Amino acid sequence: MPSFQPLVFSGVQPTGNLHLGNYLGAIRRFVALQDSHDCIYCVVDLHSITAQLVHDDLAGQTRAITAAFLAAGIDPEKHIVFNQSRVMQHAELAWIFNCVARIGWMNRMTQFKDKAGKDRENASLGLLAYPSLMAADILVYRATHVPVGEDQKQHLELTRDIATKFNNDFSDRIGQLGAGVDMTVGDERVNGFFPLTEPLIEGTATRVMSLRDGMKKMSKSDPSDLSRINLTDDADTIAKKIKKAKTDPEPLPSELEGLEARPEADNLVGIYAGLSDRSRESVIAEFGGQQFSVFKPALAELAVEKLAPIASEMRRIMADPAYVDAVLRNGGERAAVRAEATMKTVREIIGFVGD
Ligand code: AQP
Repeated sequence: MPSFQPLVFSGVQPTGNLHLGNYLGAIRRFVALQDSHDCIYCVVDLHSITAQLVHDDLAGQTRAITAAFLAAGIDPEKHIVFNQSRVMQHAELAWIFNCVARIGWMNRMTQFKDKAGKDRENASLGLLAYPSLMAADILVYRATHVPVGEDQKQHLELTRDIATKFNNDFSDRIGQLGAGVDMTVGDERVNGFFPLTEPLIEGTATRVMSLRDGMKKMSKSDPSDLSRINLTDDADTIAKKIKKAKTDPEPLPSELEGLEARPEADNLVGIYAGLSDRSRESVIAEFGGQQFSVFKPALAELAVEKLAPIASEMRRIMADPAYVDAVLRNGGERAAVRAEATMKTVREIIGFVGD
């Protein structure tokens, strides 16, 4: 029975320096999935104007994220790398999804609550509608899998809700046009135009926390640069940030349970596990009983070993902006062909008159 072709899609906003959380939670997974899947990776520049409209150097940031994708090992020829704004079908489908999604769904999104803060009335309409655009990014390719960090789980659930409502509300027209595809949802077989996309939230570092506060996620927009390790930080800066990372006076425990009430220690162990591709258990087995004065230098050495080659490759790629632009242009052209194929059917399903 035909089903959706497996396809991976994910995006990163050009809102600032990429950090270790973006790398371990997302980009490293993007690289790994290339061997087994057809992949589309996008610099989501339309998203970057939702929280802050004017950016000093949006073009430069877009090129830097692209360079990070390439430096980490994404192959733009076998797969697709592009920036969102050049494929206008994303915005077109997002509008349609604004009419599918309910305001109550958007109001429940924790990212909106966090980013809008207390002054919600003053947040942009785009910030509220962000998840519709994210659903459109994914579903305009009818992507089946999305590698993301833990923080995006709720948006992925909303993407499934939007796909389900569209499939149900237009089920007659989808049937008449023969545009539906069978899929398994739980124990049921259902038919629909859009897949119910699966999040891929995997690995030991799906939520890397701030180095200054183990209860807050590491984030590009944290005002303190000491809170994060940027992919472009040099060895001395990485070592300094890890040395200054908040911890407690106790040595590392010998059992994982001992990390439960120690968010900062837990975070550093998770980062070590993520960077070394080991389990937390094995890190604790090696460092249990040791002081941070021993663990932190080991972590700094590991972080430098893993990140320095990416930073130097990023610098090499960024020195040739014409090459980066050519990658984005070529990726955009290939993405647009696929996106337009989806939109042609979406327009027919809805009943818009076109050619
Ligand atoms: N701390 C994190 N740990 C693990 N994964 C993370 N991601 C982000 N922060 C962490 C994942 O990185 C991908 C790209 O994220 P994004 O830049 O598109 O959006 P974001 O989640 O809003 O990232 P930031 O760094 O927190 O940016 P700002 O400060 O601008 O909001 C996503 O897959 C995300 O899950």
